[in-house]
Amino acid sequence: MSDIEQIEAEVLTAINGAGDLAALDGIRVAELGKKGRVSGLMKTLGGMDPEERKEMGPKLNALKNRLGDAIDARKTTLEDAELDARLASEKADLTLPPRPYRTGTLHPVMQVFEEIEEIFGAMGFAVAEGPDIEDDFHNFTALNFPIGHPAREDHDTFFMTPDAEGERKVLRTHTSPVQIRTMMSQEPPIRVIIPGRVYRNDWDATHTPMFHQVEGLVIDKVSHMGHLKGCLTDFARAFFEVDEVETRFRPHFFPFTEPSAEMDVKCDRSGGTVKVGQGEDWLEVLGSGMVHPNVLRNCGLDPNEYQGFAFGMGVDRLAMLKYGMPDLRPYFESDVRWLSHYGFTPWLLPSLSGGLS
Ligand code: 2U9
Repeated sequence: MSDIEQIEAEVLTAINGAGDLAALDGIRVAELGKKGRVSGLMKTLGGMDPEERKEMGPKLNALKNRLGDAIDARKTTLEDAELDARLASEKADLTLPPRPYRTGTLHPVMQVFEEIEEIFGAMGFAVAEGPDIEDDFHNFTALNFPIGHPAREDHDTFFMTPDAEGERKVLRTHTSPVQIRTMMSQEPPIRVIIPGRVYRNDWDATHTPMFHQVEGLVIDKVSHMGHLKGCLTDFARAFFEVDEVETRFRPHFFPFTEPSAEMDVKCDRSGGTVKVGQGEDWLEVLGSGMVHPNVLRNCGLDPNEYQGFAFGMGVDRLAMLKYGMPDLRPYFESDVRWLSHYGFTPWLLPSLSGGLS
């Protein structure tokens, strides 16, 4: 057997017997490294006569390549075996609870939804829900938007492609259709709040095409503007977690309420932040009003017998105000750094007795 054949046989045996990647690398260094046996043979080429070098040069190169290929093949085999062993030994039981127990956070919008539900829940309001895709009747007509009202043809409304009957559904522009559905399906007295997503075609630092509202509705035979003011002032005090808050009601216009009013709370804006319950400034918080007689009639209720009040608030904006977030766009970016800074622990449910936030 020639030197080349003998070295090849020995090295191949060693390669195939290497039990792990470290042993294989040792063989590579010892045989193919600078001081290795194959390199030693290569060095002898310089002392050979031209004829012999012409014959031995290609043979030694071929030997080097074959041994290199054998090392690569063994490396792949050993790596695969190592991975198989790790996969077999490292098991993750996905049914176990996560450790540590506080990994995710509750989005500030969800926190504010829960706070609002807690406050109105304690006043005896139930939560109602309805579809995001609405028809023209529930989103506009029943709410006393006249035909031709700008909101109906508004660029801000997302209209669906008309169906086979030519009906054009909309992504609800407010949660008010749920109050219509509630009045048409339940006997008064009614006391509900409706938390939900709403859609308008708008996009800047304070507007997003999908945002969140909570609206409320009280229908009975006696509730009047005084109840509206008391109920919403109590809400403001509880929501902003202050002992006293001064409110004012400015006349406004909505097609679905008459009279209508926007509610402001007294606040202090000095120092770059908004502090509710102090100072001499005013901050707009929500809209409200007595339900319009036409709306009651559209839902089959006699306005001479029934009356009540309604209100609506933008949850994203309330969350910005309460928790000092300057821009609305990160709400929807799912950046875990933002979420861990502004998010809330999901285990501590807001409660009026234990604290909202
Ligand atoms: C029915 C009758 C009355 C709901 C109301 C408002 C006033 C209001 C806005 C606040 C900020 C929407 O998110 S926002 O842009 N809403 O000001 N909403 S009264 O009134 C209703 C609703 C349904 C049947």
